Parts: sequence; C-alpha cells; structure tokens
Amino acid sequence: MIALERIDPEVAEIVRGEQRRQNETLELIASENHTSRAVMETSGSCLTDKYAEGYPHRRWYCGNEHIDAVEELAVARICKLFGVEYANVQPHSGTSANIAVYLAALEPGDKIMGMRLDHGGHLSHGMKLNFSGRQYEVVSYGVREDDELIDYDLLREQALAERPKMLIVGASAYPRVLDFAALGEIASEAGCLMLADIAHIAGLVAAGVHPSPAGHADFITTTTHKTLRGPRGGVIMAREEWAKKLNVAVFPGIQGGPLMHAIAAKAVAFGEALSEDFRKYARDVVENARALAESLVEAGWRLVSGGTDNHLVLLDLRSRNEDLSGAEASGWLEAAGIIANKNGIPFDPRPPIQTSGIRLGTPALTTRGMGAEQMRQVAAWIDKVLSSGGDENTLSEVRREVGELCSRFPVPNSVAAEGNV
Ligand code: DSN
Repeated sequence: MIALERIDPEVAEIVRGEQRRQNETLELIASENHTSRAVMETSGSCLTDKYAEGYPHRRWYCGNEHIDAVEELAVARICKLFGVEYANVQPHSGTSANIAVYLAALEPGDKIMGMRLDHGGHLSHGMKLNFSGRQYEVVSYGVREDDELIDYDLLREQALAERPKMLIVGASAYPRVLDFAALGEIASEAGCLMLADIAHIAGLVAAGVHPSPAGHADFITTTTHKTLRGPRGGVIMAREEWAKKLNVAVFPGIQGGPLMHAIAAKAVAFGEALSEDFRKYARDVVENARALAESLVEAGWRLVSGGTDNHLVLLDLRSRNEDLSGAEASGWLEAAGIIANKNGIPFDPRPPIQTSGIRLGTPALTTRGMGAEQMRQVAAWIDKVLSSGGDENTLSEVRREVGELCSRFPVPNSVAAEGNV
C-alpha cells in the first residue's frame, strides 16, 4: 500500500483498519473467506484498466491478447475443476450469473420453482421483491417442519403438479447435503430445466466433499468468493449446447465490459482449487463445522436439522433463551470479537430483521489454519456470550481471549501473516 499511504492516507487508514479487524476477530459468516496473497495481488493488478467487451478473440476493442489468454485459462481451469463442458467466467456476482441463466432460458412470466428464502433459499430464486420474483411466476418449496430437511417426495409432487419451466436448487442457509441426483430426476420427470446454484458449497463440490450437480443440472451457477476462496464474482457452467445463448445473455444481455482483474484472480483461485492442498482444506472446513456443531449441541443449543453436513451451522436461539433474537445475539458476539450473522430459521416466528437464529460457518477460520481444538474453544465462547445476557464484562473477557487466539492464526493474505507488522 505504499502509493496509497502517500496519496490518500485517509483511505489507507480505512484499509488498514479493515485488515486489523479481520486479523483481530473470528470470521464466522458462512459466505465469507480469506483469499490467498496471489488472488489478492491479481485482483489489484493492471488488468483492472482494460476494456474487453466480448469474448476471447472476439472483442470489441483492440489490445486484448493477454486478456484473452487469462480468460481462456480461467474457463479451462473451472471446466476441469467441475468436469463441465462450458463455463462463462464474466458474471460480476452470483446473482448476475442467475439473471443471465434466466435470460438465456426463460421468458418473462415463465414459472420458476425455488427454495423459500425463509427456509434457507436465496433472494434471486424468486423472492417477491427481487427481479426474479417480479419477472417470473414463482412457486416455492421448503423444508419439513419436523426435521427441517428438504422433503424430496413432496418436492416431486409439487414439481409434477406445478410443471415449472425451471427448478432452482441451492441454498444460503441449508446445513445438509443436497441430493442433486434425486433433484435432477425430479426435474426430468416434471419436464423442466434445472439450475443448481452452488454458491455456498462450490469449494466443497470442487474438492469432492459434497456431491456435484454436474450431469444432473442443466445449469450450474456459483459465486467464486465463498468456499471456493477466490475473488468476488460469479460463474455459469452448462453443457456446450447452451454456450451461445448464455454468452449472449451475459454480454450484451446484462453486462458490458468484464472485470478482467477479477477474471484473472478467478483463474488463480481455480488453479489453487485444483490442488491437493485445497481438497484437504475443504475436508477440514466440513470437519471443523462438525466439531463446532457437536460442541454447541453439548452446550445445550439446538441446531436446525440437528447438525451439519457442510460448512455451516444454524443455531436456534430459542432453544436456550426464548427472548433472545438473532439481531441481539449477533451484536453481543460482535462485541466479543466473533463475527456472525443473524439468520431466520425455518418457520421462524420473528421477522427477518430480528430472526431467531444465527448462522455460523467455518470456511474463513479453516483458511487461517484453525482445527477442531479451536472450534471447540470458539463454541465455548459462543455459548458463554449467548448465555451472558449481554454482560459487558463477559463480552470484554471473551474479546481479549479471542484476540489472543487470532494472534496465533493470522489471516494468510495479511502483512501480519508475513511478520511485517
Ligand atoms: N449474502 C450471501 C450469503 O451470506 O449467503 C448470499 O448471497
């Protein structure tokens, strides 16, 4: 940050502050992670200066030989990683990737069937205020009330009765395995297309720790910055037969110039995800989530669906304190240096701004090198904070202990990790 320090000390101080915050707190937001220095460097490279509307060797502007090379590399690497025929690495985000799929495969007013947002789905899967809920006719499926799992028989009946044009599967807060093979069969039986949005679990899928939708879904979309541990962005994958329609849907359909610094950083992250180290990382993410879940259950907290198969845990606060909301609990945790988000739980009596749950994820702590021992400690702190009634002394005491643990596990992309601060 030498130039930034000199030219704009005000912004430099803000960036340093954020880096300190990341280093000194525990990041348990399930959708966040810490990228490698290589991904970070590429994101901040000269590729940010280049306009490259179009696709490799078919650009609107000149001077794209290096840009073409990096986009082709990103595409080749992600196709290898997920075993797919086609990928478009230009979407700016996961939602942009979904918009492009809808634009390529649906007409306004077509029926889509996605998971309810309040049962763990995503805004772009048909939420009424989102473009997806306004542009298309939406039917939603959810989880069973008794075990909080997707009921595949019920989903099949609903799909056969509703005959949507597209079944959308994937979630932001579902702690269990998604059976893509069963979902693919349901989609075929109902005669509809299937989109698997694997934004949360992409890293686990890439590493073979979660079943893959490849071969079962017509379209796969993902973000690149969650368990996949790349820069912010999105990707679409499909069979080659969809290539032309999807390419046109992304550009010129919904985007202009691609963010080439982000695409180059995606290439770096996909290269990292192809390594044996990354496969171990993904296994550790899941083992850590299990260790966190088991310790929370031992402390008397109820988890949605009773536990986890993936990287996240949804804790039902009512199980120990009927009066504690997710909004209040996440505030106490933040004061203690534990960063998590309030999250609705299935059949939540509280509104989304309050919620009865908190969502906890292990991707970022696992990237810092933490293991089961640290997860048990983190669970003990969470239990202590949530049982404290918000007592300031307790929160400060935990905050100090959290700081000590953080200093032993610096964020890998930070200067602290290199011993420079
Ligand atoms: N905001 C993301 C999450 O936290 O899951 C989903 O887009």
